[in-house]
Amino acid sequence: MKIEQNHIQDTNKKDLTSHQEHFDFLSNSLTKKGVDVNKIISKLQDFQVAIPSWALGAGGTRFGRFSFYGEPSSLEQKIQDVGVLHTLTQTAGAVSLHIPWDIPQDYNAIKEIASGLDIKFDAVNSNTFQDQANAKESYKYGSLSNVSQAVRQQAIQHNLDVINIGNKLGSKSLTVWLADGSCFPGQTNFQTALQNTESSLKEIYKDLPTDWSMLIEYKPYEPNFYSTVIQDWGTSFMLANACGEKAFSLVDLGHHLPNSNIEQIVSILMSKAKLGGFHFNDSKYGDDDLTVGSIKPYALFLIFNELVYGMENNPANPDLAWMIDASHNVKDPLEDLIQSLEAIQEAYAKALLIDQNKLKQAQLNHDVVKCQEILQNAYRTDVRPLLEKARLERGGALSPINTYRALDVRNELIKERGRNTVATGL
Ligand SMILES: [Mn+2]
Repeated sequence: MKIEQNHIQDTNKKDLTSHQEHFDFLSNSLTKKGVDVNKIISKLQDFQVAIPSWALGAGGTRFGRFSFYGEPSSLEQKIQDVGVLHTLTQTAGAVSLHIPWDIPQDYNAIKEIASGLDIKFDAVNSNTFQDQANAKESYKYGSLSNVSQAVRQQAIQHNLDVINIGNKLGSKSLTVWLADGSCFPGQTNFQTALQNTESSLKEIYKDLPTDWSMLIEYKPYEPNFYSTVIQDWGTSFMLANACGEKAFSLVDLGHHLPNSNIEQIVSILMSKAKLGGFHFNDSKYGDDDLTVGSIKPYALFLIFNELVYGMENNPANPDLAWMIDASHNVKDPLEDLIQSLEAIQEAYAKALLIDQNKLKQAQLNHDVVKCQEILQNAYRTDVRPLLEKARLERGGALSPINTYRALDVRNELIKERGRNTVATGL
């Protein structure tokens, strides 16, 4: 399934006039306020978010999984699905693979499919949270933190294998997320678990290619429910510092306890040049993996405000690896990802509207009301015409969701792949 440009142009036609009216109105009012509209559009066009291979099929919960028909059952098909998203939205120009779920059979063929769709290989993700068939050692009681040297060695070697696979595809970073922890008080020794994790990460880091980075993700609980070895940004930051200058923290929105001030975490990590990766999703209670911006869009905007500030003011912080980390049980995964991409771009565009100089002045004057007005005026601006313009100029769809439905993409995929396919790893 490949979406042809002329089909997108055809479906765009009927909405072009109304888009132009909305865009002109917004563009005029922003220009009057001193906003460089073209600069914002070009920033939106440059902002590319990686799609993780596991978000392309129905994710399920620990209670059940409800398949979505026409799911991609091979790596080739997963990349084709990312191609559908990228063609429509022009903002999903990368894929993030999960090993061992996505080990390529034919590297050249995979690279060719991806480059034909203008898709890059972003961070590769290792998996030591489940046992693989024929594995000698089990991760039931932890992987990089395990008290057994043999288990730790197997987990280290797996991460090195993942780097090797990513290297052949052109990836430049490894994301390590550990499920390691404990379910009951007394089950593990906290200090030993952390020490083992640090030693194991250093072993992996030693063999990291020079132009690679290692992204260390954290999470407070789940699948372990009493303790997690890398539970918070402080632990991740400490481990990244222990490893060296190519190791960074990775913030996943869902990996925080309720009401955590994630924007402040982002800000501190960037000021220390240690924020390397960012995973988008949304949640009401925990790591709910819901559509980006579906529950707390204002929090997302505040986080983007700090990201934008950091990208402008912390040149030592590296370019971030952006990825959607979500998994869906009730929506068409592609439609859900389109909604997430739209929410990300919207929050980014609104954050770009914040007049940082005026905000700084208001802060210096302790004008608390003015500070809030500046943020909320940006937040309340309907920036969707800017997103449309950014897509339109790149050949994308004015409304990706409407075009996806008008072209009947899901039914085309079902015709191609059948109803009973299951995405590998899910
Ligand atoms: Mn994540």
